[in-house]
Amino acid sequence: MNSLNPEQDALLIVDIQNDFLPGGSLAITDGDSIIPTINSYIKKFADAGAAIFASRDYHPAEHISFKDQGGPWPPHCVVGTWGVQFHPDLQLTDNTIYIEKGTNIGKEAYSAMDETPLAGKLQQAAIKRVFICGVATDYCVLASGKDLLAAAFEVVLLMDAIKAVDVNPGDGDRAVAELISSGATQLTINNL
Ligand code: VGL
Ligand code: ZN
Repeated sequence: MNSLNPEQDALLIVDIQNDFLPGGSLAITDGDSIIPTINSYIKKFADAGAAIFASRDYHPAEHISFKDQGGPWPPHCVVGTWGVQFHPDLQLTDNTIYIEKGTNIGKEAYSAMDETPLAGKLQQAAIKRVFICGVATDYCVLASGKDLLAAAFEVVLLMDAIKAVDVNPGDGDRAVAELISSGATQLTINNL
């Protein structure tokens, strides 16, 4: 059931950027520990000839989500900075399709589907099932998964390749539970 069908399966790698990982301004504890597993997923999808998408949080300076603008977060993933760049250990392949989100200075946007071309590109490629990994489980992974399910895509959560911010303890676990109850399924690398 979980064998890859390159005609209809895609990998979505969410926000593996310096600012969300140790050393960054909004670092997730041990966030970088999932990168080797993400690289294994990338290799499996690339070897199968399946599509690979990589989203990045891509904020203008003084974005509304930043504390100085009244938002909840320290400045992060500002265009043109080190923090917005993908982590150097992430082994993206040449045909990766990049999706930038959070580009609107006045609007918080956690979902990779929010004011981005992702849905259109998935439809164009006749993708039916999206396998999601990355950060943060309780923000962008959750919001993207919900939007994908709402748009009638199947969603597979790659449980060994996601990490939560956990501002409140348990946020990550609750996000996973919410996605599962909304119809997402779970998978780990040994089962693919
Ligand atoms: C995210 C916090 C702030 C995310 C983005 O991509 O999960 N989290 N901006
Ligand atoms: Zn952000």
